[in-house]
Amino acid sequence: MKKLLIILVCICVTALAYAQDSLIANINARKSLSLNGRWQYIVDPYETGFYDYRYKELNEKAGDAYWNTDVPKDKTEKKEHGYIDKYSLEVPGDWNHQKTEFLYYEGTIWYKKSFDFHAVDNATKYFLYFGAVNYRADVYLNGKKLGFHIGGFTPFNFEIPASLLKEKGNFLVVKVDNKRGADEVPTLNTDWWNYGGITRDVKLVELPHSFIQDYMIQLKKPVAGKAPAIKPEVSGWVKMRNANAGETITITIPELKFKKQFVATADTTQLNFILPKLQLWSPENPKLYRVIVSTANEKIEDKIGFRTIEALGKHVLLNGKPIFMRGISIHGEIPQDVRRAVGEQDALQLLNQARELGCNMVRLAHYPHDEAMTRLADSLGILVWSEIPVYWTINFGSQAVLNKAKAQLQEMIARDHNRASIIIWSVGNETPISQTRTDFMHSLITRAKELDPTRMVSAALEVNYASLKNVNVVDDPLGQFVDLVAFNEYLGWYGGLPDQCRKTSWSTPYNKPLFVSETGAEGKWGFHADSLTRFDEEFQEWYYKEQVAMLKRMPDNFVGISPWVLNDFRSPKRNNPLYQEGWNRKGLYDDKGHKKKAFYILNAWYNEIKNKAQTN
Ligand code: GCB
Repeated sequence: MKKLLIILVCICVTALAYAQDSLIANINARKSLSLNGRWQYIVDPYETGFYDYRYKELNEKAGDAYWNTDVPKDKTEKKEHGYIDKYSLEVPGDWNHQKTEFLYYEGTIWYKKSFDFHAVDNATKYFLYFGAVNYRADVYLNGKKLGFHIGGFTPFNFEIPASLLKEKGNFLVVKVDNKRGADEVPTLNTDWWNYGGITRDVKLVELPHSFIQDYMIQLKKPVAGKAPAIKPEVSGWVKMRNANAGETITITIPELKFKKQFVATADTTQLNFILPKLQLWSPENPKLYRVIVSTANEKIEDKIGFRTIEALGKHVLLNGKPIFMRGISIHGEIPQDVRRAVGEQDALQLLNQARELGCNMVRLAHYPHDEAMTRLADSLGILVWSEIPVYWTINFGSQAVLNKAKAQLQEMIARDHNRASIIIWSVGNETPISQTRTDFMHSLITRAKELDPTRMVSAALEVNYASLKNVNVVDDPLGQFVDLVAFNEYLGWYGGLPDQCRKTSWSTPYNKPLFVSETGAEGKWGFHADSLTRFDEEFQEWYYKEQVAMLKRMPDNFVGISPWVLNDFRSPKRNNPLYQEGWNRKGLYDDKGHKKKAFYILNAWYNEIKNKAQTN
C-alpha cells in the first residue's frame, strides 16, 4: 500500500512538471494579456511558505502555504504571510538590482499578481507563459498548482483549466528559487552573477481549441558545398495541438506571392516546398519575409529570413560562400544598471555596441538570451552563436542533470529555430575532458541535431597545452562530434605575458573549421600605467595587439573569433579591491559604456578584414 502511494505521488509530481515539447512558439504573435508590471512579493529564505516545520511540502490547501490566500477568514484566523504593495517588484526584471538588500540574495522569493479575466468559453485554451524565470519556478493559480519548471533562461508555459479562471481577482503566485545546486545546469560555480527572479515577460495566452503550437520554416540543409538554388527548397513542419483530421494548414509569403496548402496529418505535418526566386538572408542583406502560417481558426505571422549554413572541410559556408566571423562574446547583462538584459531597448544597446566594434557575429554567452536579442540580430544581420549553460564542472555522471540540460536545449531551439541569424547551437563551455563528460556532451549534440538538422552544433572546448612545443592543439575528443572546433584561449593573461603569442601557433587534428570562441584580458577603464601592469588599459591593449598578430598567422581553417567580452560584467569571483570590486574587467567597454584602448585594436583589425573582403 505504502509502495502504491509512493508511486502515485511520483506520478502526480511528474504530471505537474512542465512537458518539454509543449512550448508555444512565436508568443508575441498570439492573443494574450500581459501580466508584466508590479508583483507583490514575500522573501522566504527558509521556504516557510512551501515546507511545514518537518520540512515536508505543504498540503495544497494548507492555510499557511504562500500560494493560498493571505486574507484571514475572520479575526480569529492567524495568517503569517501577506502580499502588500509596500513589498513589490517589477516584472520582468531580476530582483537583485531592484532593492539594495537583494544585491546578493540567492534563495526563494514568492511573487503574487492579481488580475481579472473573462474566459470566453470552455473550448478556448488558456496558457500561462513565462519568457524565463531563474532558476526554478513553482506556479499556482487560485490555490491550484499548475506545475514547475527548472532552468533559468528558457521559456515555458502551463495550460490553465478554464474552470480555474475567475472574472475578478485571480490570485497568481510564483515561487522563484535561484539557489545554486551541484546537480543543476549551470552548477554551483560560474564566472557570472546569478540574477534571480521573473526575468522575462509573463503572459496569459488565449488559443483556439485546435491551435498551431510551433513550426519550422527554413531552407533545407544544403547539399555539401552547394549554394541554394535560384528557387530554393524549404523543408520544415507545423506542429498542431488537437488538430482536426483533414484540417488545412496554409503557408503564405505575400511579398513572394507564395501560397501553399497542406493537409494536417498527425500532430506534426511535414512541409516540403520550393519557394520562388528570393533574396537570401545574410549580414550584408538581412532580408526578412513576412510569413503567415494559418488554419481555419488561426493566423500567425512571423518574419523569417532564408539562408543556408554549413561547415565543410576548412570553411563555414553561408549560402554556399565561405565567411569569416568577426565576433564578440556577450553576457545578457546591462552593466550600467547592474541588471539582466530584457526587451528590445537592451538588445539594441548590446547589439549596437557590437556593431560599433565592427562585428558581424555575436556569441551569446553562456545561456540563451532574451528573444528580443535573436529577433533583433535577424533584422540587423548579425550572426549568432546561442548556448545552453552547461558550464565548467556540471555533474556529468548524472542522468537527471543530462535531462535538465536536454530540456534547456530543447527550449532554446524551440523558441528560436526560425531565426536566420542563429547559425550555431552550442552545447556548453570549457567542460573538463573525461569519457563521462564526452558521453554527456555527445548526447546533447545528437539531440541538437535531431531537433534541428539545418544548423551547426558546437561547444567551446579546452586546449591541450602539453603537446608539441609552442604548438597548442585542440584535440578534445568532443572535436569529432562538433561541426565547428571552437576553443577558448587566454595566452598572456592566464599564464605568461602576451608576448608568448609570438612563438605560439594552434592546430587541430580534426578536418574542420577552427574558431576562437574566447580570448581576453582584464583592464580597468581609466587606469593607466604601462603595458606590463596588470589591470591597466595598456596591458589589455598590448594583449590584443599580440593576439591579433598571432591570429593573423592562424592555419587556413581559421574561420573567426568571438573575444571575451563586450562589456565588463558582474562576477562574485572577481575580488581585487582596487580594479575589480566584483566585476570581471575583460570588457572592451567598461560597465558605464566607455571604450577601452583595446577596443580600438580589435576594431582596427575587424575593419581591415571587412575592407579586404569588400575589395576582393
Ligand atoms: C572563460 C569562461 C568565461 C570567463 C572567462 C574569464 O574561459 O568561459 O565564462 O568569464 O574565461 O574571464 O576568465
